Formats: sequence, C-alpha cells, structure tokens
Amino acid sequence: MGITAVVNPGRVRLLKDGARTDGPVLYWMSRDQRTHDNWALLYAQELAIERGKPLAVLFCLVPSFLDATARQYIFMLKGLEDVERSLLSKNIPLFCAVGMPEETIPHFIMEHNISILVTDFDPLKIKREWKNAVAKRIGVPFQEVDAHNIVPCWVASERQDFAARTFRPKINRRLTEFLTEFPKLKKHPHQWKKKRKQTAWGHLAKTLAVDRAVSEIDWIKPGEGDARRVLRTFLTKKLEDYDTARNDPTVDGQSHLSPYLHFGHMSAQRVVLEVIKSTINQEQKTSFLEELIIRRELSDNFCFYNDAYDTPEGFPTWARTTLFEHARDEREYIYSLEQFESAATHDPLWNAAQTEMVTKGKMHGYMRMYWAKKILEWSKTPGEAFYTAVYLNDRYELDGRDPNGYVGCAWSIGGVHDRAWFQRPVFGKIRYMSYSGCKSKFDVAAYIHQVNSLQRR
Ligand code: FAD
Ligand code: FO1
Repeated sequence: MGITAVVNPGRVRLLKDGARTDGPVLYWMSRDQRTHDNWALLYAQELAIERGKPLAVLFCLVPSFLDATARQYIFMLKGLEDVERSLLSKNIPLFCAVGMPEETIPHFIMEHNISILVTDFDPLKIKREWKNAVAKRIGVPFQEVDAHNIVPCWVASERQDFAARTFRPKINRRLTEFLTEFPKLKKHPHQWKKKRKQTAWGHLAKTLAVDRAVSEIDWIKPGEGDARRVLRTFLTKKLEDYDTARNDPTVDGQSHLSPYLHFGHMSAQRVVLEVIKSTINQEQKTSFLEELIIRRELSDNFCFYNDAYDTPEGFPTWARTTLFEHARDEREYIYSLEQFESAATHDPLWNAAQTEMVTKGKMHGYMRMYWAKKILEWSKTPGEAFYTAVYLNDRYELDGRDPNGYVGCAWSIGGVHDRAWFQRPVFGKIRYMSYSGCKSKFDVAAYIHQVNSLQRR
C-alpha cells in the first residue's frame, strides 16, 4: 500500500490488494464531490506522481439512490459540473459513467489499464455493497480514504459509541494528529492520454428517470464556490450568535452548510479550520464545533458499526423495551404517511415544519426534533413512525440520505445517543417535546407565518 508524505496513512484502508501493473491511477469519487481539501483525491494524486502516471476521477451516476428525487440529483449534478471544471484546470479529467458501479468501474479500469483504484469512505450500507461488488470484479489494488471525517471513522473508535459522552474524548485526543491544514492539489504533471469531451450534464439532468414531483431548490446554489460563500457568511455574520440562535426557527441562525457537507462540496475539516481561525469568542465556537465535529462524526460511527442503522432494530435496548411496553397505549391522533406528507395534522406547528421541508428542502434543525417526535406520537407503531420519518426526510431534505438523517430520526424516535427520561404514554422513557415547550422557547406564530409566506413566493 502506498504510504504518501501528504496524507496521513491512518486515513487509508486497503479494501483489496491486487497485482501491481503499470497504468494510470483512478479516484472513484462518490461522497466527497470536491476538488479542494479532498484527502482521497490528494492521496490518489500522490500515488500517481510517485508512479509517474496520469490521474483520472470517475463519478458513477446511479439511476436511483435512497429515495432521492430530482431536487437532490440536480443539485448534485450542478456541483459535479463545477468539479469537472476545477479538476480540468489541474490537468485531471473527470468522467461520469451512468449505471451501477459493479459494471461501470471494472469496465473503466479495463478500458484505461488503471493500475490502482482509490475511493472515498462512506458508512452507508449501499456504498459498502457497491465496493464489495466492485472488489470482486477487479484485479488491481483498491484503497479507501476517509475524506469526510476529521478523525477517520475506524481510527476514532473501534466500536459503536452509545453517547456523545464516550465518543467526544476519543475524537478530541486525535484532533492534534488529524486536524491539519490541507496541502494544495498540484497541477498534475502527467497528461491523461487522450482529449475527452465535457460531460453533457444538462442532458443527464433532463434524462434522469427520477421523481420530478419534488421541486428543485433555488435559494441555495450547489458547488464549491457557493459553499465557500455560505461559509464566509456564517463565520462573519452568524457564528457569534449560533449557540442561542440555533434553537429558534424564527431566526436564520444556522450555517446552511449541510447540503454542501452531504454532497461533499465542502470539507467539514475546512469549516473547523476556519472556525478556529475566527476571532469569535470560544463558547460560541464550542457549541458549533460540538455539532459539526462530535455529532456529525458520531453519526458515521453509528452507521459504520450498526448495520441496523436504518431500522428500529438499531435503537438501544432500553428504548426498544420502553417503546414496546407502550405500544398499546391509546394514541390521541393517528395519521397515515399521506396525511403527514401533505401536512394535514391537527397541529399547525408540525404542519409548518413539514411545509418548510417540502417547500425549502431544509427544515430548521430545532424543528426536525419536534417533527420526528410528533410522528412517533401520532403513528400506529414506533416502527411505522421511524420509516415515515426517514422516508419523508430522504424525499424532501436536500441533506437527506445521510448518516445524520438516520441518526436524527433514530435519536428522536428511538433514543439513539440519548438517555431515558421520565415515562409518559406512547413515548415511554423516550425524550418528549411538546407544542407548549416550543411556545416557551420561540414565537410559534411567527415561525408558522414565516413558512406560510415561503409558499406564497
Ligand atoms: P448547523 O446547525 O449550522 O450545523 C452545522 C453542521 O453540524 C451540520 O451541517 C451538520 O453537519 C452538523 N450537525 C448539526 N446538528 C447535527 C445533529 N443533530 N446531528 C449530526 N450533525 C449535526 N442532518 C443532515 O445532514 N441530514 C439529514 O438528513 C438530517 N436529518 C435529521 C432528521 C432529524 C429528525 C433530526 C433531529 C436531525 C437531522 N439532521 C440531519 C441533523 C441536523 O438537524 C442538520 O444537520 C442541520 O439542521 C443541518 O443544517 P445546518 O448545516 O444549517 O446546521
Ligand atoms: N453517490 C454516487 O456515487 N453516485 C450517485 O449517483 C449518487 C446519487 C445521489 C443522489 C442523492 C444523494 O443525496 C446522494 C447521492 N449519492 C450518490 C451519494 C452521496 O454522494 C453521499 O455519498 C451519500 O449520500 C452520503 O453518505
């Protein structure tokens, strides 16, 4: 396995060894769809330079992905068009192959006599399945780089952590080693053999057979450049009030970085490095970094080590027990998926949160907790509630289909990474949230009004 000066070897895992051949290096880009601050790309370039070979990047565009609709696919494709341009300026071609990875990747490796395959890390089962299928069909070495987490997932912890309390010290003691500045991507010194035409991204967007009933989003623009602009705005205008503002959905106090982090247009490590450099006082930074480093990387830990992350079986035992004990409790209201999806409950606050997600593609973080917990309260069973929450989250959220989403729903409904609270009907010991609780924290009427005015635009 190539040990490179640039990338900490702790970030690299050998998925499969293979015969040493003499062709170019390929980075199969999937989770971290960016040119800058991308450890997988930097590692692949180091290997190619060591061998005096060209470097290419391949994105495998699959026809469907975990209930993603046109909303997410079009955001992603525009981001990839941006990546193609910036890679070209570094003498690195980006290819986009449509189809399943176990077909397109081995085909590309054969066609271009690729000698090493590098890819980025993703704990989701669908990605592990893709990589296992590809590994069975290729003969070259296949390496994986965690370009998403600051502390590589398998380094941070060797098992599932049940709370932030046990995970936080494991991360903090490795930050000195892994929270480093990024080297610059070099202009690649070895030319890819033949000129290639740009990918017809617009044509791809038009011909994708995805559900177009969920509208595109225009208030946030995809790509690395816009991600940097959103980060700049957050650092200069919002970070200093983040700790209080983040729990008030009537205030635009969140960073709006999640779509960029989800599609990898922005590195979380870059965000942290910029936050640390900013002159804002420490406790404002602390609460943001707790979310961005600890909570986010804890989500990867959960999905990496618990294969039941997308089912109620992934809930901790205490939560499964208490939810079972209260399974027969009288539900004051029961709604179907269709009623939830069309924001047709009795609760105007819940309906506003659902409407914000459908209209904007990004529900406020505080409302996501209330939204999911009410689905538990008004569903026939906890299992049905979990599947409803994940389905709606992944269909409408721009940042959906992400470890944070599975954990967000499982925390709200199944007590993942939370502790037991005092018992009540339906919830048992799962933490409860109420309309009156929201009223005591923020101006509910103003939030509802704000969301309804979104619709009229
Ligand atoms: P900010 O408050 O600015 O936070 C910055 C970053 O910190 C976020 O982008 C995210 O990477 C991280 N972060 C913040 N809060 C959390 C958290 N609770 N858990 C993990 N990481 C966090 N996040 C997603 O990325 N995708 C989802 O599909 C998703 N679904 C959720 C569903 C439910 C029911 C709940 C309770 C939470 C969910 N979250 C999800 C977590 C969180 O709500 C979002 O990450 C956040 O609202 C994104 O907006 P932001 O980037 O402006 O957040
Ligand atoms: N990753 C890919 O490698 N190929 C795809 O075609 C693809 C589509 C896609 C659509 C929506 C979405 O939210 C994510 C998508 N991803 C795709 C995965 C994404 O890059 C992230 O890696 C994971 O979703 C986050 O873990």
